[in-house]
Amino acid sequence: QSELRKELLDAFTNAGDSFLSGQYIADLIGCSRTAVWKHIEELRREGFELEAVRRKGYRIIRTPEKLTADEIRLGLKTKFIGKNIFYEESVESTQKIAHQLAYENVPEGTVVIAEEQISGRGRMDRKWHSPKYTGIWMSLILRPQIPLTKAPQLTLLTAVAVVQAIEEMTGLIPEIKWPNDILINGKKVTGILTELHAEADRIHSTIIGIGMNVNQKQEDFPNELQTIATSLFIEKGEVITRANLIKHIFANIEKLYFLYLDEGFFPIKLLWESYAISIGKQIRARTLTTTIEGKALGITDEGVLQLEDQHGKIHSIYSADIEL
Ligand code: BT5
Repeated sequence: QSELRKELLDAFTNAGDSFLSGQYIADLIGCSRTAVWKHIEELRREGFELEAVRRKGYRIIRTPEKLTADEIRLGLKTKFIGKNIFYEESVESTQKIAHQLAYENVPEGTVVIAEEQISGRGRMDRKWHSPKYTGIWMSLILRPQIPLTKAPQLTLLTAVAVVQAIEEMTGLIPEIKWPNDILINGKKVTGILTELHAEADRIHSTIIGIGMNVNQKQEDFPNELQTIATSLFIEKGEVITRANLIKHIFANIEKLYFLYLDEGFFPIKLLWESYAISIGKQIRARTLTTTIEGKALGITDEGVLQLEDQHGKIHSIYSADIEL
């Protein structure tokens, strides 16, 4: 059943503004004209707006407001990212579900997306505020054949993909704060959380969590986030269609991921540096055990931050919170 729906939606996508005749659809998915009509009615019930014109057929004029896996699939041009979507109304955390799926060996590129997370999380078990219908809360499973030490590169790659997607959709130009914050006007609009399953020193799966504030209004944020968080709506003043944004993110991650597999981290690093705010500046890095102040020199080919303290000693920072 869902295969048929997918075929139908793909056909509408490929048709663009043109109409698809009932007979054409019937032949395509191998069913009767009556069954076609039933499928169309079902799409209507789910919020698709379809135009039907005698002797011409059908075309989709609007997709539903709620984020659905179908809406994301409609027009998605990637080869593998987002081809397999688990969409949930409400979950504890999409990371948790993705971890489970990764164990079950789902195909690479599988994504878990939820409208709401009850206990969304950041790094070190910090909370991630994920209210219903207003943001993008999703986890992507990738299986690159790279050693464990290179895993942080995927966080940086994802950050570049997200920044570019925001730029393409809104014209806003976000900045990246090492390693995983995306900021607009100094406030956090997106956080990325990369976790992994590994055997020996090889990666089995990486689970890349992306949390993006899209349509929240200022008053939607809890007190503790008021001064540090923002959304695309707040910055742009327009409601952004989440499904389109997700498609841009998928397409960009896939493009950069292929580039990464072909040419390594270097081209990604250059892109990342062009969006990074902390490089060349005096910063404070709080790691689990200490705080180091110094000048951020850049990142290594591994994605490790290099910090030069006042004595000229260079520290390699693998994981930390950065204060500017
Ligand atoms: C992150 O952690 O920035 C990673 C966030 C990853 C969230 C995604 S959503 C989909 C997937 N499923 C999950 O359960 N998680 C991932 P970190 O750098 O540790 O930042 C956490 C801090 O950001 C918190 O302590 C708050 O100060 C702040 N914060 C929490 N919610 C926020 C929000 N919606 N917008 C901006 N900042 C927020």
